[in-house]
Amino acid sequence: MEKNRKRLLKCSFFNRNCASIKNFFSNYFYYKNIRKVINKERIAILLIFLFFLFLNCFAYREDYPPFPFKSEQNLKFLKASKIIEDEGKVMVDNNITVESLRIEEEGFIYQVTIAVDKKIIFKNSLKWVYGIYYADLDNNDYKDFIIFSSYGGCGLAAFISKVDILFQTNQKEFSHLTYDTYQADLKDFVDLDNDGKYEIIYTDFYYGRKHNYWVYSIYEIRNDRIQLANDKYNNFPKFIWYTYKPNDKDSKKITTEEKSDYLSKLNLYYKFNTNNIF
Ligand SMILES: [Ca+2]
Ligand SMILES: [Ca+2]
Repeated sequence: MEKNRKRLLKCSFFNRNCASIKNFFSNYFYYKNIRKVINKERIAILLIFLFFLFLNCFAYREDYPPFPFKSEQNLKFLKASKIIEDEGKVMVDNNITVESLRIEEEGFIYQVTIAVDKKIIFKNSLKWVYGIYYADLDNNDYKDFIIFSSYGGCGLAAFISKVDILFQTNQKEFSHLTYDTYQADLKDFVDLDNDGKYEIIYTDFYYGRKHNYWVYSIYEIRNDRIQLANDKYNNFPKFIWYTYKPNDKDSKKITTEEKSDYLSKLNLYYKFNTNNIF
């Protein structure tokens, strides 16, 4: 009896341990498989994320320039240095001061004020200012302010910029012009006809019926105002087909009808707000 009981106990002990070992391996492989699935999902999500990130990378405007690649060295772009790289206060001319304060946002200027005789004539409306320049745009011997700001956002919206130009119309007198565009920088100002006045390259993105395009138009500066002048410059407006690979060709894909429709609304889409400060 005693012998049988011991044998049963021994078997029971063995079975329990066998079952535990079996459960252990079963669980191990079960969780391992789950981890495999989770890892696969993670990898899939990561790949999808990278795919869209990759696509966005190709949306950069420099991959779809208004002029053929490597031809820009022959053009006369506006040359100017940033007045303030980060934060500080400088006097750019007699009693014309620029002050910038960076608060919280790393790498961006938070608040910019421009004052004439201590009277503030400009405050930025967007908090991410990424460039303040002072240069004579219209060749009237008075320097003008150019301020670039970003709206932030995702996808293509992340590239939308706000441009503020303060035209100095007389000594210490300015008028203010503002407009939205994409990835604004100094390369938007180029003297195409060599008259000493800089033309403005206006960048837009057009969602067409079949394809999408980066669109470039030329505006001329006339007496502290700007005027659409595509007719005066060859090949403008330019519609550069957004093909997910670098492209500098004026597209033939867009129909004449689509182009006309876009151009008829151009001045409606883009309201250049000009108002005299004084
Ligand atoms: Ca000027
Ligand atoms: Ca010019």
